[in-house]
Amino acid sequence: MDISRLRRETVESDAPDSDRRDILKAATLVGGAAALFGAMGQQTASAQITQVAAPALSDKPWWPHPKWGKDDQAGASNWITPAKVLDALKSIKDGKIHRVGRVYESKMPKFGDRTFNIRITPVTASVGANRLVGHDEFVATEIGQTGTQFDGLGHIGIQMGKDGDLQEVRFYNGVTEFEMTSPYGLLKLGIENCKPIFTRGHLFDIEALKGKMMEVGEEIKLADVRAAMQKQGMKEEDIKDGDALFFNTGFGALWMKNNDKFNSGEPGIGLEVAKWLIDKNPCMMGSDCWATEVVPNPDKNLIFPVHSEVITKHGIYNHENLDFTSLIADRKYQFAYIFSPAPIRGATGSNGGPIAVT
Ligand code: UVW
Repeated sequence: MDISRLRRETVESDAPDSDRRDILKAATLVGGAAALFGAMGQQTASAQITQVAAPALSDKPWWPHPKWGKDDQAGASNWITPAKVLDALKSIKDGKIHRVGRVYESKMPKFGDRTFNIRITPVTASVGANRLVGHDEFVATEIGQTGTQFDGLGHIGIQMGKDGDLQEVRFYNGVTEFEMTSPYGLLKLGIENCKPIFTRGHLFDIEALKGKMMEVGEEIKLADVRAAMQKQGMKEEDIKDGDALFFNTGFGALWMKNNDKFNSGEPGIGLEVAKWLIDKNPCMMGSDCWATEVVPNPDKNLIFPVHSEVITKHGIYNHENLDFTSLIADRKYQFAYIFSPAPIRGATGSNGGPIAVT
């Protein structure tokens, strides 16, 4: 199906039923998902959007948050306490800093129609006796949703009620689209509410387990995670509340080498591992792919269901497009993970330069 047609039809509510079924089917392809997601930003009152965003593991309301309370906007970053930081410090043995974020550049892979453009002001006349000159940059981008991106709690929600009812488009802690919506930044759940992350990180190298790069649509199963832990000499009981859990699929090797394939879908976790991960109470998850979850989902009726379960329902953050090359080269699978999101009021996520310290 022509993607531009899909985008137009997805936001229209008067498409015949047979067309709607076609649209839903096509939307399970990643291109369709991209178009559908773009459409979500353009118009929330869409019957099709409601159907594809239906809850996956449970349809029970997930608010108020049982631990952090009804007014909380920081989600799982609340796990980051002074005690947690001191515990994470114990993971630092040799003091080596590993950059695990990508370089931001205009030609990097991007989801759907997202953009990244940088322009530099040219040097003009100097100022002062010291003849100072300088540059500024202007960057046009979805700042929290391009390149290495840290998905915040205002990024993904679920249409719970009647189509178009903004009181029933629900995000983390039950916050509604009606409460959040503003053209100048989210009024609630903006990334400025996330506490800086300084925690223990655990990396599961599924690529090494399988002996090759994982492919589009290939799901990381719980058995894979457990086998990777065993291979890497890690113990499941060593994962503590508030830790950060990372998955290496090998797919990140396509970054800037084969962007078309990188964008065409991805390997990642599905609902099985998501449920396990949620039970571990992490502050965040992450991967070398652009969603961390398998795309397309093996259940063709679901689009980004792990995003809904992890971010929306549990307030767990998702760091995407990471690069674990340096950690893997050193065989370092447990480390201190440090990332302070750029506190842009009302942003859906953050760019930035995360580090792992071993
Ligand atoms: C979506 O926005 C659905 O994906 P991502 O968080 O991976 O950018």
